[in-house]
Amino acid sequence: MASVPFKKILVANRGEIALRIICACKDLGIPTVAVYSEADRHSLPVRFADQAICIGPAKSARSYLDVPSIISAAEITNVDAIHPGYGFLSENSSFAEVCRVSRIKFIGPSPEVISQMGIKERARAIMKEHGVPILPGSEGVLSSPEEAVETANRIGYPVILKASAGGGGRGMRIVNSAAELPGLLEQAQQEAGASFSSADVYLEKFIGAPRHIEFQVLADEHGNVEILGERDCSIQRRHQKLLEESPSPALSDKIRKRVMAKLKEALKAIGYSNAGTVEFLMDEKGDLYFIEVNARIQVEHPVTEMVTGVDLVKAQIRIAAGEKLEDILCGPVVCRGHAIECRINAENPETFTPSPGRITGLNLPGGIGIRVDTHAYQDGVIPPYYDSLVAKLIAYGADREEAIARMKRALDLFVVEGIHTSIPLHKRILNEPDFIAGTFDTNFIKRWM
Ligand code: MV4
Repeated sequence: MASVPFKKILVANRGEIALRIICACKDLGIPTVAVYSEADRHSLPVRFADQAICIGPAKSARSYLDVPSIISAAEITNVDAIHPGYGFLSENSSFAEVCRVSRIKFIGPSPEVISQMGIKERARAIMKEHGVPILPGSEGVLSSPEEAVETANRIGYPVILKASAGGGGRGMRIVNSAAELPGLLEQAQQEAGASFSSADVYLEKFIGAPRHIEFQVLADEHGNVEILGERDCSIQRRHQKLLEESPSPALSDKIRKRVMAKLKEALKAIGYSNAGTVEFLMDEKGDLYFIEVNARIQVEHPVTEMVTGVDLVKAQIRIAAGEKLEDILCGPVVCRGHAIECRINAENPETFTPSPGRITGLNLPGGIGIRVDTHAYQDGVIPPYYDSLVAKLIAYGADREEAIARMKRALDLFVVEGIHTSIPLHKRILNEPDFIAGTFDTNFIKRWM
């Protein structure tokens, strides 16, 4: 395959990930088109892309989520592919379908796979069918309160109700007894119907203090699948991840190997292609249970890039161009050393309320083992309309201890003036005994605040 797989790529996103995609395209020698809202006119993706087109006002619904505007921009600029990044249209199967019909390559899985993985209880059934461990729960969606009570009595309380079209924590209800189940089911179905495309709800055994472990996947369009190790994303608050690392300090080699082997077969059977993440919960015993598939590149992908040396965004582009995984990876995937990512958000570190505004002073850390993915610059503005991510600070070390030491050093040298950021919060997390020992779960922040 030629070294330039596409003639031009449109980046259908903003912020640090838009810049990250532009960088991958530059490394591949592919010209780029940035699309931007009126709020992002002076942003770095606009500056560093080869072309830039304004697609609408600040509000996402009228810009980064506006399919006709983005397709028009793609047609006007004559691109042959679109990279959706994360969030926005990245897991919208209709958008992927519109791209297909418009003969523009969507850099991601097929619309069919995106759609199937978006139905959580379907994904769960498919994984079970291929021997990937899942939690005890309902077989498919719940059709009545009686069926819900019957299932919950069988598996034992507490249980959790989840919206089939949900994900990321929305539309969930924890149920502690049969008495409260019918009422909470009604609530969950109501909320699911109002928030998502479907009111369908399913039920699972509830794990009270899990760790969040996710596997990074790359799959080509010829049926080959590789798993690039896992990330531990347990340090989060209200479903917003704060810090991620790879490898997980809690995952045993035995379970890692077993789950990776089953997962690989399941993803081949699904016909998965491009990059993806498969989320699991780890229980107190250290066992993993599948929860959902994220059919996109994720915010925290750099920690996997640091331990594997694989450029995941570049791999996504080459996969979309039809290249084979063996030509992209050149040899077996080896995970080496340890990487940690701190998400630097524009927010008050005590209250977590957003803190948009102008960056009046900025010093970005560097040096051995440090990577900063950011669209921030001196005098740049963090607008209030989008997520509050300002930068991702990634530290790599030969082992976890070295990665932590380098992260602390980099946080000390990281200066952002004019807005509040989560830098002080990260400094505190890195000094917590449970973090240092690696003995935390998803309740770490809640317990501590
Ligand atoms: C769970 C769970 C406990 N038991 N499922 C939240 C996000 C979504 N991806 C799945 N989530 C959860 N599912 C069962 N059966 C607890 C959570 C959960 C969670 C999971 C990962 C990271 C942070 C979390 C915070 C609260 C709840």
